[in-house]
Amino acid sequence: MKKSEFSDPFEQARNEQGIGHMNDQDDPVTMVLGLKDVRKCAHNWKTFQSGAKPGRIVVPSEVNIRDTRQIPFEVDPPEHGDYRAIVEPWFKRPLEDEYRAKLRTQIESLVDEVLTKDDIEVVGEFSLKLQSRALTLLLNIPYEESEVWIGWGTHVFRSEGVALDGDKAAILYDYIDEQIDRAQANPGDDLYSVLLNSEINGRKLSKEEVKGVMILTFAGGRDTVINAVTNSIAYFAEHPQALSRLRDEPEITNRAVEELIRYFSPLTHMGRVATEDTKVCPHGHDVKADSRISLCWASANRDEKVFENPNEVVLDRKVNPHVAFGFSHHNCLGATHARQIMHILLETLAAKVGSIEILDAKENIEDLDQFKRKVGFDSINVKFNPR
Ligand code: HEM
Ligand code: EMZ
Repeated sequence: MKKSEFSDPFEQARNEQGIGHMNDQDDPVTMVLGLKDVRKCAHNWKTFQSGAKPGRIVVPSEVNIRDTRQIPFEVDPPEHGDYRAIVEPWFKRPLEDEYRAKLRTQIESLVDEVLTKDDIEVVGEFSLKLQSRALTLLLNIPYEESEVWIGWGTHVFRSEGVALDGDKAAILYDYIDEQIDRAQANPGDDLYSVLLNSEINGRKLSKEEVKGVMILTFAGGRDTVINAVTNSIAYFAEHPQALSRLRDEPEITNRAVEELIRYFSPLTHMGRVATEDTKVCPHGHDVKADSRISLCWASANRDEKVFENPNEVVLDRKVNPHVAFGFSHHNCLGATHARQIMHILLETLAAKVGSIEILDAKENIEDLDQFKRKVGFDSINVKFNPR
């Protein structure tokens, strides 16, 4: 398979202007492209807000398909910190031995299964299954529930050919409402029950707030993980020596995980809304009050001022200050879970898989007006060969 033509579409604009432009549903976005500027804007929550209208910081904007505020993602400091304190310990559970052992069992059995097949479509038959099954551990609910989520496909708000699908979103909202009612009637030790029992400023979280956390957990952790896993499988298919290197030098696995996440940057960008007339970048581009910017993690992660050979996967890259999981207070809550998935996946592939042949692939190209970017695959058929 030839190297994607859409690997770093931001290079020229990043170096010449530091910004790009995108017109999303008549609500234009100034895309901030350099790593230093992305960090600066991500940190500056007073000027660049997350909590404007629910759905507006997502690009494409979800204001037409969503009223529920996602928590803590669409809340700004200081309230953001109060919500974050509630959920943070729960999202660190993937560091526990028991959690990791269960995740390893899931991943090993999936890899064993695909090794017996002549042809596997990785997105639907591998990555989506892996993501949904692993999510049962994060939510602490029975494994069987993953079958329901696998049935939803790779994105909860998008379907084939439709960037924003309100009918599809409704399936998720109804499902979460039902689950919240179930947990309220019959509390257990799952995430819904824990949230319903949590307090903020001396009062219990409302059902709407619990729903906001759960929508984010389902939406934010879905196509991101699927793209990280699928892109990594494609990478190992094309670089079999990388698998043998991981086998010989297991001590580089953590670095390899960070590098693959940097290189593939599964979440391209995320928006903010300006609270005042301001400027972004050293060139001082004007941004008007109430207009949107986006923090382009994918471009920042290829910034040649920061990363040597930014367009190469350097499996043991030593200095790797990437922002694929965001930066500052909104940094990814699911990163611990995602990193464990990737770590165990790499170990399992290195141990069990000799080579991966790509039979057929269709890239998933995001259309960002000025830029077209490969974010993953719509489909990719492969044959896994055992060692
Ligand atoms: C936030 C990327 C997996 C839940 C973020 C942000 C990024 C990101 C860039 C920052 C957004 C911003 O500043 O506006 C990724 C990537 C993932 C991944 C690349 C996989 C490789 C997950 C998973 C979950 C998750 C598995 C949960 C199931 C969240 C949440 C936030 C977040 C809740 C918001 C945190 C806050 O606002 O304080 N993610 N994510 N993510 N992510 Fe992830
Ligand atoms: C939002 C977002 C979260 C958004 C951290 O990113 O992920 C997107 O896939 C969803 O569409 O609603 O949850």
